[in-house]
Amino acid sequence: MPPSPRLQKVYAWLAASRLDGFLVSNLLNVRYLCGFSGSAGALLVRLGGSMLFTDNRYRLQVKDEVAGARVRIVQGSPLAAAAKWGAQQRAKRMAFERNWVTVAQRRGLSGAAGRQVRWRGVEGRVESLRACKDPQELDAMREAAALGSAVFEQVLPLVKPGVREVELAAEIEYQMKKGGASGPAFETIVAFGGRSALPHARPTERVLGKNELVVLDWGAILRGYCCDLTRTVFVGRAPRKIRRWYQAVLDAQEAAREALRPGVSAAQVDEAARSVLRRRGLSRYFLHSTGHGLGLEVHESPRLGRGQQDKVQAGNVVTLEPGVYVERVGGIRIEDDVAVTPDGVEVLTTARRDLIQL
Ligand SMILES: [Mn+2]
Repeated sequence: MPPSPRLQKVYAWLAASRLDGFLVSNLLNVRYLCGFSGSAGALLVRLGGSMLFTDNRYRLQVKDEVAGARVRIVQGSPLAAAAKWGAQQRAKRMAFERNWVTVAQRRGLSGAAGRQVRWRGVEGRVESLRACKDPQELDAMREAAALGSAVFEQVLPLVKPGVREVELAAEIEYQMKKGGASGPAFETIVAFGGRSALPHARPTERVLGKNELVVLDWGAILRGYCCDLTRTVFVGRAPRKIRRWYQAVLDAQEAAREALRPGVSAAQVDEAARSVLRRRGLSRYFLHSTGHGLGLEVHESPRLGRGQQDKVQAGNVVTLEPGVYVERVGGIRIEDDVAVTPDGVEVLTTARRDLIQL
């Protein structure tokens, strides 16, 4: 079985670190490395051959999905079974994902593998590989972004006085699923009027009135990959102040997009957006960072925020989502998904970005 390029990178790290194995327990990391999309399993990456441990429910599914690793069906904890098997293969030093293992599971590893194995906790090993998308992943993300963009057009006609936040959220999620999504990438945000000043508002039964801001933030998971979009519209004729703020947020997003390219720091991209809002006297209303990586998960590396010295790399897919949030008035956020190419960016989301006044 030829090892996949993704596993190949883990093997290189194991060899360089003189580790006998790496126990991967985060299920998205497992999926990324060997294709398995079930809800229970652990992957032991080992130079002599990797093994996925899962249970009987996935006996058939693994035949279709898993590549680059053999499979063992076990009863009880896949994690403990993997640790025990590692010890049987005479592993002496094994790594585990310390940010994805509970205290009880960590004890279970020692119990199952015995005293012969020394465990080393590591963090972000697979996540850092996931930050740079390969061509197949980019294809999936283009499709997810196209689906997310289409949903905006489908939902716009329903944005009118009398509709409730929960109703619009339900419609967005229905349209995403109808378009092929396995589900929403996160809890859909629909916020009217003053509630839109809450960046992470939960939809309520509040009814939309005239002359109000509407913030919609939604994302779909399609073939495992997420999109994440936000649009802000105004019901009625927007006052000058709102139009000015909207333009400032749009300009901030454009500045971030222009700054985004391989080699710049994540903080520089954030600062590009933030400085536009600062010049318009709005930076104190910008309550979060400019964006985040996107992929199998809705929040991944790199994080485009203040103080983030990580360098942007070709293959990163990030959101650009500046916003302003003013208590009692409302919020404006515009969010698009952008892939970093060797010489710039490819904008994946296509929903219209101008201020829509309904
Ligand atoms: Mn986002």
